[in-house]
Amino acid sequence: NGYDPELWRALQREEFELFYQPRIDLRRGSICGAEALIRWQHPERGLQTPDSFIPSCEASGLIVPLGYWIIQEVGKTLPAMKEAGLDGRIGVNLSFRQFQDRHLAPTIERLMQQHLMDTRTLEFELTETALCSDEEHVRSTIRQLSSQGVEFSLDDFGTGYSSFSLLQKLPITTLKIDKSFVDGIPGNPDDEEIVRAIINLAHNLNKQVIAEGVENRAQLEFLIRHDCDQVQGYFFSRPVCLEQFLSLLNTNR
Ligand code: G
Ligand code: G
Ligand code: MN
Ligand code: NA
Repeated sequence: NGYDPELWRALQREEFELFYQPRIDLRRGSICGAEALIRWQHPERGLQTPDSFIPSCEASGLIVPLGYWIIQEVGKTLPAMKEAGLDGRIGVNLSFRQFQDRHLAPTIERLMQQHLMDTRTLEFELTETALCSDEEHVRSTIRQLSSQGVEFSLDDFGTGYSSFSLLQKLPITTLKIDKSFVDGIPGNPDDEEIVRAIINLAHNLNKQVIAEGVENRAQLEFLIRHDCDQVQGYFFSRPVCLEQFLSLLNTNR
């Protein structure tokens, strides 16, 4: 099948694991969801981060079956998260390569039905690259899923090539400000201006905005002052395993 044999075996043996990084709602001051981030629990080499295997999965196409495994895994764990008090969505990254599978929308719909997933608990994070390829097919897939209640966010916003017209044409509900801009606030006048501009753009288009990679209190205060909706970053929590995420949810109530 052309897949890297080691990664294919890892998928068969269920060596992948999802970690969750909480998202914090700045008005309520509490957890309002999370981003699912994959890890590979390698039997000898230990925990591997996605940078070491996602590019290969994208190149070989293994990201397609792996992507379905990820959605299924979120579906299986949603009841426990709700039990622990989850109020919000779980963001799942979708790479451009996954849209090349013509069955993406119906397969996601089938998985959601199988696991009785409330579509209002799922959000897909897209990058600007995903949206620039094969536009019409990508757009119709997004619209189909969106009509089922799934939401879409635009990840790494500001670093890619997306045009403002995409924001208008697609049912994107949330913009995620890339960490590279958040790194410079407060202090770097250009980054401060870019962050403010993205927050205003999002709000003027009736979208939510999340700042990524928030690592300290000064960044947080700048974001609160400029009316950002949500934050994600090491200042609150690193991506953690399911068990830890559930206990964060429990202490959050
Ligand atoms: O988890 P990290 O902390 O290292 O993630 C690095 C990158 O790997 C993220 O920017 C994201 O684009 C990608 N990534 C992480 N998890 C997933 C996943 O479940 N699916 C896809 N397609 N990409 C992911
Ligand atoms: O999907 P995306 O490209 O946005 O992936 C987010 C990446 O950023 C993951 O690799 C995640 O582990 C990482 N990350 C999340 N919060 C922080 C942070 O506060 N600091 C740093 N350095 N990385 C972060
Ligand atoms: Mn992401
Ligand atoms: Na990002």
